Formats: sequence, structure tokens, C-alpha cells
Amino acid sequence: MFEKILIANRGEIALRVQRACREMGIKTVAVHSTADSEAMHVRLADETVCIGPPPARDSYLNKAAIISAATITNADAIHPGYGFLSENASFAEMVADHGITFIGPSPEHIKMMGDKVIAKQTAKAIGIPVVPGSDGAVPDADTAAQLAGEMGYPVLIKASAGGGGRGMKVANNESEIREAFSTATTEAKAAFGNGEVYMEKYLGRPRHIEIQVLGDKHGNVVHLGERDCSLQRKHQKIFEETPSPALNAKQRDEIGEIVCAAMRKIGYYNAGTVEFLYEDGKFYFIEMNTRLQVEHPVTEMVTGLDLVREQIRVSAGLELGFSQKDVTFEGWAMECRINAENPRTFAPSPGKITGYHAPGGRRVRVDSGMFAGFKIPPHYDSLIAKLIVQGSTRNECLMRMRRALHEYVIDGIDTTISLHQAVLAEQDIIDGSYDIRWLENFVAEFAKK
Ligand code: MV4
Repeated sequence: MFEKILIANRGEIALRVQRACREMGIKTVAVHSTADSEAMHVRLADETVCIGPPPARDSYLNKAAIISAATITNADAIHPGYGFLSENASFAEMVADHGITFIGPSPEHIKMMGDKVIAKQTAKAIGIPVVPGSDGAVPDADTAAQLAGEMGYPVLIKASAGGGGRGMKVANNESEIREAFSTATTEAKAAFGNGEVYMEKYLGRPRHIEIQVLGDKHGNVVHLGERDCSLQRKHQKIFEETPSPALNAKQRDEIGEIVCAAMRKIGYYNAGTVEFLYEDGKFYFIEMNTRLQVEHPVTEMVTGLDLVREQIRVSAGLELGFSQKDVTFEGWAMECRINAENPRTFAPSPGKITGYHAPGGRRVRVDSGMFAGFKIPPHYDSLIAKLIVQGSTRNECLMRMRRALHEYVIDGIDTTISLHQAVLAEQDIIDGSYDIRWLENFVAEFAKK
């Protein structure tokens, strides 16, 4: 097992990874920018290395600085968390080239899933259902128009190098397709330096349901059920739950089995998430994330597993200590992402937290590095806490989440706590009948109140 792990991240996820390390008796190295010197993940680490100035490109994205920090502290492994360098294949390769273990999948798997056209072709080839669409990249507007005519409108043009909703254009009819193709191509080229696009049938009101997988380096893969992440604003999730109110046990087993079999075929290891759109009882693959995800705690709540511990174990070459039949799901779990933002305009609200009291009690978990007196730097994203609760039933879970939100005090800055309270009072949410379009309508109304 590793003796020392460098955590190449900040905020709540740096702390989350550090907690798993400490419980496993592994020493930790925190890296930080000059803006994060006072952060909790730095205060609680065994060793710290300042890796640069506040802008992420000069610190948390600085590959050489991070690898140097690992080398001088003698770290055996690097955990990238999520975001930053977590899905950067060349970083994973560099880490390995320095004799350090990258806690994640192989660089080849990261690369494969980072290119959305290759990811989709691979998914299809290994038996995962995909959205009907172009077979690979669409070379020009004429081809796009011809394909769309055959497929039927509306269609969606997506960037091969995109993902997370960046670089998508809808075309509702033939008069829109050429325009959509050229804007998508131009925008993709500007944003990603790669103008390649592909096309899909546009699904109107799907849910976003993702399957968590875990694999080791010996060919074992299990799935840990799904998360329903349909409540998103501008491709940022704000609330997640498991199980999905839309699925039954048979559907879960079926899609879980399909995903596991597929992952075994490509020899995938470490944590991964296969994202689907779900509409009219059918799953359609959209992307695969080759990292630990923000919302992983809801899965931990219902399975009783520690995903970071499992990531570390499999990275060290150990076999998964359990098989699919050992994975059981208990009750319900939900997560509210608390952002330092105005709950109506979503304008970032960095600054000093003057008062802080986190909720507690049975089946309540808070993943956060916040404390009274902490000054949230303006340089990074606005996620400051994740509130995760579990209940025996969905209703118990919902009641507990409302109770925990009521207890949460964060003074001095704006947060999205009141938005969550309003969302959780809605009948559609109580009924579990929401899709990826629900939140944008709700926030438009909420902004007026
Ligand atoms: C789609 C879609 C409808 N039809 N693909 C957005 C993020 C990226 N991962 C894929 N996305 C979508 N792909 C087809 N063929 C609608 C979306 C989409 C979306 C998906 C999940 C969660 C929120 C979303 C919000 C807007 C659009």
C-alpha cells in the first residue's frame, strides 16, 4: 500500500480524499496556490507545498509544479480529485513516467473517453446503447443535412472535443441545419482547437441518469447503481439522488450489467461513471467520466462503501474485496450542492464567512472545508459544501434534507441554500417527476420572487 499520497486538488474534494487517506494510515501532501494558504485541506494535511499563484493555470493545472511537489515530498501516488487535471491523459502519463501512481484509470481510457466521437463508437461496440445519430464525425454541412433528413428532426450537433454541454447546437428543420453545423464547427474550433462535430437525434425531455462503476487491475468490475442528476442549470448539477425515482430494480440490474460487461471488455479500472439520457424507458449513452465525481457521496450513503478508499486500493494493485452480489442498496440518498452564489442571479459571492454552523444528526453528511472566518477566494468555482442525507424511504430522505437545510447557517456571503429549500417544496420534486428541463423553468420563476 502507498505510504504517502499527494492530493492535486483543493476545497472539499481535497479534504474528502485526505480523510480516506488518514483512515487508511496513509500520509498526505496538500498542494495549494497562494490564495489557499489558509484553507482547511492545507491546515489538516501532513505536509504542504505551495505550487503557485492564484490562477488555476499557474497552480492546480501546473503539471510540472505538481509532479515536482510529489517528487520532493516522496509521494508514491497522486489523487487528482475531480476537475483540474483529473481527466488529463498527458498528466496521467507524466505521473507514471516519474514512477508515481496516478489514482485513476489508464491514460488510454482517459483519452478514449475524452474524445466524444471515439467514446460513443467504443460504447456502441461494447454493447452500450447510444443515441441514434451519425456514425462518427460529420465532415460537412451537406452530409449533416442529408443525415438529418434521414434521421428526422430535431437533431443536435455536438463537438467531438466538447462534453459537459459545451459546443452543442439544435436544428429543428432543414433551414436550421447548415447554420447549426457552421456555428457548432466554428465554436468548437475556437473553444477546443478542434472543429470536429457529430450529430444525434435530439431528445426533448430526458432524465440524466448515470451509472457508477468500479474496476480493479485484475479484470473485476462492479456497478454501484445509478444517480439521477437531472436537476442542472447551465450544465452544472445542483441536486442528485439515488436511486432514481424513474427506475425499478430490474431496470437498474439490466443497465448495470450492460455497463459492467462493457467495462470488462475494455479492461477499465478505477472509478468511472457512464452517463445516459433516459427517456420513455430507454437508456442512451452520452459520455463517460473517468474520474471520481462530485456527487459520489450519495452512492456511498446507500452502498456503505468508501469510493476513494476503493480507488486507492485498486490503484495499489489490490483486487476489489467484494463482488456484485455483495453490493446492496439501502434506502435513499440525496445531495444538495451549496454554492457561494446569489440564489437568483447565480452571481458568484466570494468573501469572508462571518458565521458558520453545519447541520448534523443521524444520516447527515457535510463535505466542506468551510469554517467561520474563512475567506472564500474569488479565483475558483463556487461549490463550497455538499450536504448529503440518507433516509429509509425517499420521503424520509426528503424530510431530512429539508431539516438539514434549515439548520445550515452560512453568514457573510450569499449561498444557494434558499434555492434548495424552494426546490424541495415543489410538488414535482416531491413526486420525483422532473427531467433535465425542469430546473431552468423553475429558476426563471424563482428569480422573480
Ligand atoms: C443531449 C440532449 C438531448 N439529446 N443529447 C448536455 C451535456 C452533455 N453531457 C450532453 N447533453 C445533452 N445531450 C441528445 N441527443 C440534451 C443534453 C442536455 C442535458 C443533458 C443532461 C443534463 C442536462 C442537460 C441540459 C441540457 C441539454
